[in-house]
Amino acid sequence: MTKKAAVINDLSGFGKCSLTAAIPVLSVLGIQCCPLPTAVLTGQTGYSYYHCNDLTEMMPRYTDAWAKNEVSFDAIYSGYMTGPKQIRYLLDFLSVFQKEDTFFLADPVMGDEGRVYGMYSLELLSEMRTLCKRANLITPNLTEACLLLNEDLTVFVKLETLGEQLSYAEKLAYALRSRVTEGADIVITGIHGSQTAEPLICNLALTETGVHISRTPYLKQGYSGTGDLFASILCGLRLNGVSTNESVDTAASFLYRCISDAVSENIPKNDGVCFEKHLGELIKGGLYYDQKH
Ligand code: PXL
Repeated sequence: MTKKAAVINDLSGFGKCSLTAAIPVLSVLGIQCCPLPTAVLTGQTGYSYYHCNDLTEMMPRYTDAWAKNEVSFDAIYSGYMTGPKQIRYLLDFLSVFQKEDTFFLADPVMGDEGRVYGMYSLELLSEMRTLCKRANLITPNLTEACLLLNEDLTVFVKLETLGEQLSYAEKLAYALRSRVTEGADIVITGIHGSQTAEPLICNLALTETGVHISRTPYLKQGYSGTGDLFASILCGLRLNGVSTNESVDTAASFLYRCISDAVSENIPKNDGVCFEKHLGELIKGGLYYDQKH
């Protein structure tokens, strides 16, 4: 039977992020994506002009209707939340739909490259920590990892080499695993030294087998939605029985191809990467679709 994932994230008309990343990725991996939109935006918040229609008060109605219809989910995957109240509603949602064998991926979206997003507040951070305690996998970038651990955001951006940032990320991953989660898998995304001679971008996974690092060429461009594509691939592949480490490698190499195209096509960073024509590469001849793992 087709597996189902409830995806709690926003719907942005432009930016190829959040639900517009999650729906195609999960679908190509053979998983039904059931969207619970946290907000509808004309475009992601990096654009100079956007309007946002907040759907906070719709959230308990989703929980209510889906519970009454007795639906269930193989996975729950959360991303961009407009404020702390949304996370409290999400915790209510989890108390109904998160069962023993439900895979819960929390992407603690709060900022990037040492800066916080506009919706960030200390109250949101505190609720995000509560959410991470319920997760099987969390996918913070370095900024979000630091926020979750109360680390100074100005420290990692000054670490010049990739090696220094990787050692720092490893330390953060162990701290996240024991202090912020209840032993969840941790994947710290988008690690690159600030002045590195080695143009590589890494993702560091900490699982029960230890530390695993993916390394792909760094094209020195950050694009909207790459973290969401990454987490969506992890969610889909993990549901299809692929290990966290292998999922990280697949996601990293997929993103490298999408980012390369965006760079050669001179796509503005707010518009996101060219992922559409690469989607088919995620299913490698039906291997994941057939859920053979
Ligand atoms: O990709 C993270 C994200 C998701 N949703 C919205 C955003 C952002 C990042 O800026 O603005 C609306």
